[in-house]
Amino acid sequence: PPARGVVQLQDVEFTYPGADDPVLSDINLTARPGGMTAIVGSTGAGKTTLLSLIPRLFDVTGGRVLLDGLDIREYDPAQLWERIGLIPQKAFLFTGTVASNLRYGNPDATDEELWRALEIAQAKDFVAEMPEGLNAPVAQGGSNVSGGQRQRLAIARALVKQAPVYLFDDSFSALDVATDARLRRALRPISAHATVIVVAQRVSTIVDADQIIVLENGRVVGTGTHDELLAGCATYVEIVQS
Ligand code: DGT
Ligand code: MG
Repeated sequence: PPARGVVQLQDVEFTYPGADDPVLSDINLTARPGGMTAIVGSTGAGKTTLLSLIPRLFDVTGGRVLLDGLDIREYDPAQLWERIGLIPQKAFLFTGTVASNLRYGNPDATDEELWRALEIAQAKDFVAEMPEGLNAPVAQGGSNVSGGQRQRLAIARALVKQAPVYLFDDSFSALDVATDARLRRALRPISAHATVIVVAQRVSTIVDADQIIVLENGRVVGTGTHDELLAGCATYVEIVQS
């Protein structure tokens, strides 16, 4: 059957190797294609850790993670990775060119597909302005591009994969408000058919979400829409008012 992108966490617990206490406990959530799930919570709440369990950067120490109904440990790791576009909190670039960075994960992508991904990621203009365009060199670690540009190239790279699942770890808060808004608008056609999970800080990102998960000390303390959580989750109220 074709990949649809339904992500489920069932009674997930996670303890980092060598650590004494779990950083995530009793996590239950379902994220479906055609919808955006936002994960919010204060620093250290476990947001990045939660996302890292979905492509199996770490294995759960309790419970399970399912993709399209199948435990992710049943997938071939490369096959699982193919289905998940992860945009890490600290975007990284490989030494090479813009194009080689974008094709990482989908070597067969055409130039046209690269430009399309750059356009959605709000990175088309600055790449087009480089004399070498797609063949512009990327120095060690992307030191010749700004932090915001690096972030947008990392988003474009994930989009080139055309994955059924996208995980954005705090990808928008480093961008200025106007770019953030344009990017989220451009992403709408993608979230119309893919499963999108975003770790977010700005209220403007969160209010759009179909479902918001509030994490506190590694536990879910609220699930719902913005309005539902405003009415019923003290932690959420604190987060959006800070
Ligand atoms: P942020 O990005 O500052 O808003 O925080 P979160 O919500 O992304 O938190 P996260 O998942 O990075 O960290 C959750 C807890 O796990 C926190 O107490 C730090 C700890 N932790 C994170 N990464 C590691 C790791 O690689 N090893 C160990 N032992 N602990 C870690
Ligand atoms: Mg984090």
